[in-house]
Amino acid sequence: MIQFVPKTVIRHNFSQAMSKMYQTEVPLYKELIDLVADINSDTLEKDDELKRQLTNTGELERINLERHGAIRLGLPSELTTMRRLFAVMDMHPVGYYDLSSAGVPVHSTAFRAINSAELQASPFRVFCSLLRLELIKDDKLRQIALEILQNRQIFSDGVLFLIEKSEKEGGLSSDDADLFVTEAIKTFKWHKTSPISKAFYDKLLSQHRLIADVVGFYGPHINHLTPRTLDIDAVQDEMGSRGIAAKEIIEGPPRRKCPILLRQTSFKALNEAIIFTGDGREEGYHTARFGEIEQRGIALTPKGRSLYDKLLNKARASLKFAPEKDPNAYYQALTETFTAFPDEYQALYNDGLAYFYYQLNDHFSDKDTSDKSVQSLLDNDILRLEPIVYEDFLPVSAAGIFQSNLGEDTNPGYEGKSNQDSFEQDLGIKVYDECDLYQAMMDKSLEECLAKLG
Ligand code: OOG
Ligand code: NI
Repeated sequence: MIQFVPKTVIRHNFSQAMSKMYQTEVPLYKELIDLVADINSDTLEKDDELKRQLTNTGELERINLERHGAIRLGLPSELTTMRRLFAVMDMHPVGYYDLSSAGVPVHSTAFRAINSAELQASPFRVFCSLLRLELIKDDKLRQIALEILQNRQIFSDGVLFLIEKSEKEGGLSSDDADLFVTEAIKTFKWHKTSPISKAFYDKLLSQHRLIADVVGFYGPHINHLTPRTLDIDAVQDEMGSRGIAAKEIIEGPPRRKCPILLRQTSFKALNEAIIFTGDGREEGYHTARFGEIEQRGIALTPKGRSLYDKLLNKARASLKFAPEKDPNAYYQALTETFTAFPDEYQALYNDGLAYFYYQLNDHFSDKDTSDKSVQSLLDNDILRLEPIVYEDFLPVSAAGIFQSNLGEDTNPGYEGKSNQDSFEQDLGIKVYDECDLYQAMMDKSLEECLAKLG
């Protein structure tokens, strides 16, 4: 019988290969990684409580691994195959994000591992967007764009063969797994040449920079990778001191004692030389690739999430200017508004705002455990709570990341309806609901504790 390589191992190797490729392609990204690693070790040295928490949840070991990357696809058939490619590594589509209302003509999901053990072993995720061609108003342009996309093949024969083999046989042998990583990575590499003419590129650009980024290239180059930082404010400041052009504001919630959801920032996309080959050889430029960092906090329940959305909107609405115009005033408005969001883990738990793991304290066997109600086990210090980290994305933040890396040409928003059904049809399956997954993690942790208590 063939011995299959665990899918988690393939995912880990894939993320390492992707990181290596991107650091070579974008040397500034390597600088960012080094900066983040420095700040993470400083932060851990200063904060024992954080270190204890990360040890208990098993995250300490994976702290300096990249947490996500992002790609943009052009056709439904590309999305279907991409879903199958990620399934080889046990990465499944979680969540549906509609970015069209924020002026970005895509809808998206995130491919990631879906249970605690798998996330622990390799947390790598890919935010994957599909261009919504139907939002291009110009009929002729849309038709030509479609034909160009239909003429490209973003997957190598080798990877297509191995995807099928893994599906048929249930896994890949060690040699096949190595080959799979090599072949899969090819899809995400950068191309210095574009198959279209510069004039057509400019036409696409005038519709939306993102349309040019997808239709103008041979494949869905990885457009950023994102390590996890333990102190995003420190990295943002330090980028400034080191002369790295940072995005103006940190997206997401304000700095808090108990971090929630996700805060993100990035360095601005580079302007890179391209040779357009659609009409002879023409020199030009394209702006797409950047480096991002993220700081993650606890996952929120639907109740917590709706409070977050409400407060974020309130803070933004209270400003008479775009947040980017005066970051400090924006942070101050955020901080004030978010005083309405409890900032103690116990309160987040009591109010049902966030998801937690239940864990047994070390000394539990010395205690009276006859009353097995959760409340009494918590009160008696037999059970403790540890935050479940948010593993997903935020549409308002994602739109901010997109915009800041697509140049200044802001778009007021598309009227096209949000269309999860059509996205899922293109994907070939339904996306997982992230809240169901967090709830399952929480429930399972309790079951395991109760089983140990007998
Ligand atoms: C994806 C932007 C979204 C995030 O971290 O929110 C994203 C893109 O620019 O393609 O990666
Ligand atoms: Ni990102």
